[in-house]
Amino acid sequence: MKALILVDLQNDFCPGGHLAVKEGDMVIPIANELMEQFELVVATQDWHPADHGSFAANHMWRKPYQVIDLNGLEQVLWPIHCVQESFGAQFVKELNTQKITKVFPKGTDKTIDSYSGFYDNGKRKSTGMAEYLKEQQVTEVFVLGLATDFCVKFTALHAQEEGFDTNLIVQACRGVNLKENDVDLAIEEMKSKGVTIVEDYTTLLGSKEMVKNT
Ligand code: VGL
Ligand code: ZN
Repeated sequence: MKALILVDLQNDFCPGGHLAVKEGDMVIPIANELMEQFELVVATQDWHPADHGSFAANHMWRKPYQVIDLNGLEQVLWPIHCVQESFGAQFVKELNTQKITKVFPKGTDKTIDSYSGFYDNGKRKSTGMAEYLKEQQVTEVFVLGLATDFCVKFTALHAQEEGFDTNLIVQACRGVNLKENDVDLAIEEMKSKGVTIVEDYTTLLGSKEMVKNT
């Protein structure tokens, strides 16, 4: 069984949001189109309490994009984003959420950030996504969403580590690019660790049998 993993398709990561990713909204139509090809679609949702330790505003004298030590881990500080129940944390309204069978919230513990949909950044706790996918007999996953160089990257790498054959649908991802090359470097890193980069998502369309069967 194959699954589609939608990473953080939330208002705050789209133009106008608090942590807007350039062209973030452009991935939504592709996500909607691809969902029709999959029996199993899961989504991650960045879901922070207002006092989350990744927000620069919660640290004296700190500004967004500075790097600090947060309980022993290197942490990029972010603008306040994806606060639980806020508009910014909601899925983009154009996203067809009906096909999503399960949503995995992450970043709910204020003491640690969680880029991956599988584990927090210290691999201290699981979100339950790996267990869920394995229960559903999933052996291969297709990952898309925001942001390529953070949550998408770590989700894809953990998927691969968990033993799923992992594909990145690169046209349906956009990144932060704190440094100019970060997105390209992230894609290279995923590739070098065994993730298959799908360059043309249309090769996955109209092939229901191929995608549905194991
Ligand atoms: C993300 C930074 C902070 C992401 C989430 O979805 O890539 N990036 N929180
Ligand atoms: Zn976040």
